[in-house]
Amino acid sequence: MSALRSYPRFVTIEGGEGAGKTTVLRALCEALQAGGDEVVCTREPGGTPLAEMIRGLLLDPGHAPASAQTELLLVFAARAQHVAETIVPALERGAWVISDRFTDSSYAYQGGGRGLDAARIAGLERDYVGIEPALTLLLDLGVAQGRARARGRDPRPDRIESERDEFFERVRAAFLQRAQAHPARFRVIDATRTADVVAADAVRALQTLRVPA
Ligand code: Z5A
Repeated sequence: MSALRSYPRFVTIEGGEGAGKTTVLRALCEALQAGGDEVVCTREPGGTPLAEMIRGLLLDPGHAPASAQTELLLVFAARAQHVAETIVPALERGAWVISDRFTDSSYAYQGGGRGLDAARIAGLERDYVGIEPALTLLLDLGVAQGRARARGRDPRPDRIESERDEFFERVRAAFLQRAQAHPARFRVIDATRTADVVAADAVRALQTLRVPA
């Protein structure tokens, strides 16, 4: 049995850069708000003032090179604050929390991408996070297509976006492995389709969640 507490109203969106996570986040939040529910729409790294400052350190191209270990500890420091200050209080008062990225991104980027041991990541998750989503939507898209979309939006790459394609291929493979290892929690969504079709699929997946009244 998982040592992590699963909250039925906690949903995460994962995928590589340019997969459309921000676009899907907006669609899910609007669908839930239209139903009159309280929804906290958030992102990682970030979601609190301190965690957003850590995000700045993590992504600033001026801080290259950062060791893989430093990167891992920074994302978990931001997450520990995000969970304590934003996510758990909202879930405990009955709100939905929809997060653009969460711990699966650490398994994909610091585990798959940087090659850090998954057991070490699992230890941090158990000791400093303690929770997991009921549903994770993985937006899956080829690396070249995702990078082209992200460049179209903002041509200046941050520190992680400056990595080579091979790094992002490993990230994609690690996400798909996570989905395979946790089939009850993950839905893999084909993100090569139009934004409207992808968003509609994501909203349908959300509607299949069994949430106590
Ligand atoms: N990171 C990490 O290493 N470890 C961790 O534990 C965590 C994070 C939590 C910041 O994440 C970085 O942090 C990230 C991983 C690392 N680095 N990288 N790479 P982020 O989520 O803020 O950054 P991102 O992955 O680069 O996200 P993004 O570029 O903002 O992509 P997105 O949110 O998935 O896509 P979008 O903004 O919704 O869409 C991008 C563009 O494509 C935009 O112009 C859209 O209009 C367009 N779009 C969206 N959907 C479609 C479809 N379906 N068709 C066509 N065009 C579309």
